[in-house]
Amino acid sequence: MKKKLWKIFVLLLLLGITAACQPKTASLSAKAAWARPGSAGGNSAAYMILQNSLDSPDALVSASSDSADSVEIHMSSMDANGTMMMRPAGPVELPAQSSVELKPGGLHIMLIGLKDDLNTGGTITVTLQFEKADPLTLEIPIQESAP
Ligand SMILES: [Cu+2]
Repeated sequence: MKKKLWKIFVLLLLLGITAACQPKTASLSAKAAWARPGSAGGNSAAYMILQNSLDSPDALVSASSDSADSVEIHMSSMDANGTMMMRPAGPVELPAQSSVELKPGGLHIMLIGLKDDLNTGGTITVTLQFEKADPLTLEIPIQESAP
């Protein structure tokens, strides 16, 4: 009986150590990411919901991808004549304990000068750079519309 208790004690100790060594849950994350199909030499755009689960604000500063000549953060808006326009935006503020949606007609990650075709069903790798948090590399699925 005494031996069994000892075993349980060791097991609990090991579990405790394992739990303490687990990486912390990501402070910044992205969900529901998707990017539009595109052709080599053309452009595409990626969208997602960025979540900041921290108690302090951060900001999306820039993005990069090996699959495009350049990557910019853009904001789409309607001009006085009803024409859709877009302009560079950012840094994108990510307030504490909140999420920010990048979506068609609003904020998006502009993929300029695609190096290869982006076909539905494929993916594109994009890395997001934040003011404080570590960079976030996403494998973004190519699809016609939001997931
Ligand atoms: Cu754009």
